[in-house]
Order: sequence, then C-alpha cells, then structure tokens
Amino acid sequence: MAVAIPSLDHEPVGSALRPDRPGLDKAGGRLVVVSNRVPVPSGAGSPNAGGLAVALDAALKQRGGLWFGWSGNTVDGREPETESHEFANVSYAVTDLAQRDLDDYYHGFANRALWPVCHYRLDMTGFNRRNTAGYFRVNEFFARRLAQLIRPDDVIWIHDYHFIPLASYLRGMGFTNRMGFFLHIPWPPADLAAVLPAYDLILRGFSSYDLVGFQTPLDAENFANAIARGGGRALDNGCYEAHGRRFRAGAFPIGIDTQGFRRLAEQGERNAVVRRTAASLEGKQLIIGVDRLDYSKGIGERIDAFSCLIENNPALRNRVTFLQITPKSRSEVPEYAHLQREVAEQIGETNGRYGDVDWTPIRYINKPIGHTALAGLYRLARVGLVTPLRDGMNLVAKEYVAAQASADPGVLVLSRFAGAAYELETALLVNPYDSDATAAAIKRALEMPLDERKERWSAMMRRLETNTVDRWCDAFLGTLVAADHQGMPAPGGDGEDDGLSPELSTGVRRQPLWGAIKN
Ligand code: GDG
Repeated sequence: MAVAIPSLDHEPVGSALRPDRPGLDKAGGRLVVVSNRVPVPSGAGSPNAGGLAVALDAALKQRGGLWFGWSGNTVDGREPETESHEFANVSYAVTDLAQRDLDDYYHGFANRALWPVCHYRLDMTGFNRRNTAGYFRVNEFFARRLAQLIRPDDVIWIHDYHFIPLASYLRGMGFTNRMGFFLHIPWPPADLAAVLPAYDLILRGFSSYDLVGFQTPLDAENFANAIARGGGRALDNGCYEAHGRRFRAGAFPIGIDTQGFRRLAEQGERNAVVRRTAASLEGKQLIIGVDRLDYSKGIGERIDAFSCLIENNPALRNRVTFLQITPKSRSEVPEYAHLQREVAEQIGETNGRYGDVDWTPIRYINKPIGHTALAGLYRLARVGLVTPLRDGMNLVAKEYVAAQASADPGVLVLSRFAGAAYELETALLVNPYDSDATAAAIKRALEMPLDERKERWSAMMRRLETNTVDRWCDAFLGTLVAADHQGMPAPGGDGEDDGLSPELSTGVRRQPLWGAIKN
C-alpha cells in the first residue's frame, strides 16, 4: 500500500542559525517550551507543579517566553480552540484536541506504541494504523497552531515522545529557528526501536532538531547506532549527519531541585499525615515505594521481592511495613486498567498470606498525596525501594536521597535499569527481575550500619547537589544555542532528492501526511 511520507529538512539555513545569533541569555531569542501538558499558573504566577515544571518556568521567566501544549480538554464536533494566558513575561498557550485526535495520538500511538517500545516492552504494545496516522496528524496540528505564535528568533525546546516529529512539520513550514528536543524516557537498542510502526519517519523526526537530548549515555549510544544503521554517520563532538541534516545529540541527565526538596522534607517531618504514619508504625521500619501505576515501574516484581524477604526472614514479620504509593495513570489504556487489577490482587494475596490481625505487611495507596507529606514520608522511610524494569531517569530515586536526614540517612535500593543508576552508584543496585536478589538487598539495607549508610548517602547527595534541575536546563539550552555548526544541511543534503512525494516537500501540505493509510 502506498503511504505518503513527509519530506524533512529541505529548507535552507536561515537567520536563526547564524553564528552571530545572540545567545539565549542576551536580548532577543525568546524561549518556547513545548510539552504535552502545560502547568498554567493558577493565579499567583507560578505553576503548582514539580521540579521540572518549576525549572522550565524559571528559564522562561529569565528569558521571556512561551509555553505551549495541550489544554487537557477535548472538544467534539467543533474546531479546537487555542487559548493564551499571560503572566508577566511568559505566555501559556494551550490548545484543545478533538476526542478522536486524543485517542489516536495520545492514548493510541504515544502510550501504546512509543511508551512500551521505548521501555523495551514489546509484549505491551498495541499497534494500529489509525493510531500511527493520528500521531503524525496531531503533531502537524500542533505545529500549525504553534506556527501562529512563534517569532523568527525564538529558541524552541520540545519535550518528550509525544512530539518527536513536531520539528519536521515546523521545518516543512519554513521555520529555521533553533530547535531542541529532550526525550524523558529511554531510547531502546536499534533492533527494538525498529519494531515501531513508521520507525523511519520517527528517526527522521529526530534529525530535524539542532540538538537531541537523552537521559543517559546508553540512550544516546542506542540512538547513535540507530542513526548509523539508517545510513547516517557520527561526526566529532556528538554531531551527526543524517537525512540531509547535521545535528547534535547527547546525554543530559535530568536533576531535581535538591536543596528545595531537602527543605520540603524537613518541613514534612511536622506534616500531620507523616506524624500519623510515624505513630502508626509502632517502631516498625518503613520501606517506601512511590510510582505512577505503570508496568515500567516493576511494581509486581517489587511485591514479589518483598514477599521473598518475609518468606526467607521470618524474624522480620511484624517488624517492617512496606508503603506503596501508586497514583493511577492512563486508565483509558487497556494495559493499565489490567495492571491496576493485577497489583491490587497481588497485594491482597500477600497481605492475606503473611499478615496478621495486628500487622498489614503492605499498605497500598492508589491516589496521589501532597508534596510535603510525600517528602516527609521519604525521610521517615529506612529504605527507598525504586525498582523499575526500565526508566528514563526516575526522579523518585533522587527525591528519596535528597529527603534524607544527614545524621541518620535511609538506604536507596535502586534498579540498575533506571537512568538514575548512572549517577547514584552508591545505592544498592539491583536487578529488579531477580526477586531473591532484590529481597537480599532490602535485608542488607534494613541492617546497614550507620557509617555505611552515611558514606553511601553523602556520595549520592554530592552528585545531586551538583547536577540540579537548573543545571540541566542551562546545560541543554547552553548547548542548543552555542554550537555554530548545528542545524546545517549536510553537504548535498537539500532534501529534494529523497524520493518523497513532492506535494509534501513544499511547506504547508495540501493533504494529511498519512492520508494514504486506511484505518
Ligand atoms: C518521566 C520518565 C523521568 C509520584 N507520586 C506522587 C508524586 N509523584 C511524583 C514524584 C516524582 C514524579 O511524580 C514521578 O517522576 P518519575 O521520574 O518517577 O516518573 P515519570 O512520571 O514516569 O516521568 C522518568 C521523568 O520523566 C523526568 O524526566 O525521570 O524516567 O518516565 O517527582 O515525586 N507527587 C506527589 N504525590 C504523589 O502521590 N505530590
């Protein structure tokens, strides 16, 4: 079946890429952030959200700018609206989506194709042509809406797997602005990634940026292999040439607001929920797990490991409590609804088997709790159990470390498959698929002498104090605006001779990219 494929990167290099272009911190060059959800301030002018949102918001305020994305609302039967909210020198522009677009692009392709494949979970995929077409269609829709808002010297920073092809569409409309992309989730080895429908287009999508950022060196290496296999090549300095363009790619591990989180945890000690929890433990040691309800987080394997711990160490009965905080997520996606039932059942079985009239081994919370209470609970817990099967970074691991009291820190048990393991090397690193080994690590954590706990924690805390979320933001944006050779068309790469359909290579398209695909 013939499939209309977009042509990318055919525009000449424009003014936004001139070597003499002023840096972001100088006059001109607004920052434009694009993410699926936009934390629009509720009134006082700052978003009520986590570290990433606060850091991006600070970068926007510093330079002046625009934050653009989905409003969180759907419309049926009428044209979606784009609304703008102004707070000081920052605009927050959000656009509604038609229900079908949301289903195809977000629930469908983003969360049933890209998310599982990027987390190495081919068993969790649900591919169909309608979703694939929807992903590209909605990216083009977002590009058209954004096109009405951007200025020639804006620096555009696009976030995450929802928007990989967004820059391609902007380039196709003639925008030559500097554009960066950061992938918050892992990028898998080339053989796995190649399972994605429209894999070649996804890969091309990356090369429309000037800078592509990943969480870890492994993700960046996987990407480099994919580029090489696709006929592109690596140059010096993390630069690549592919699909007729030159661009840069590398690892930019995301951080947290380390000092801010430490202070929050100190306040958290006085929080009512935390105090009640502490009293209810009656001297038992607390093990904590905090994750969105997602199969990538290894919650089932973690419960198995906790069961092994109790099974193998009868002396621990009635001496430990495992608190698993798991807000629901993506319930519209069938794989998640199934997981929700499975985890609840597994916890019920474990409590039934090992519990007693005066001891519930696992306490399971299926809704979000407040920030301060969360930070206080991290601080209260002797063990932070962060055992995803695969994770881009995992901020919970970093928050747990930042929340600890320096005089009596808890122990982080961390999956070696979380991006955070690259930096938090002195955690107890585990293979989350191996329940016995994870159980042994939890036992070791519970028994670890104070001196060793302090030594391991101090090393991790030093890393977190160096690589904060502000530093991450500056490093990415600094690299995006600094390199003179980014975003250049490769020699001979004018993008016109790649055999793609001509009507798609002339800027604004006359028909949907995936129009030739039958649902
Ligand atoms: C993606 C990547 C990468 C959780 N429960 C509650 C709550 N949380 C907060 C945590 C933490 C955040 O949610 C979860 O962050 P993660 O990093 O663990 O996970 P993802 O949502 O999957 O994020 C990931 C991240 O992007 C950033 O690049 O690290 O690998 O998958 O901040 O504290 N917060 C509150 N109540 C809860 O019940 N207040």
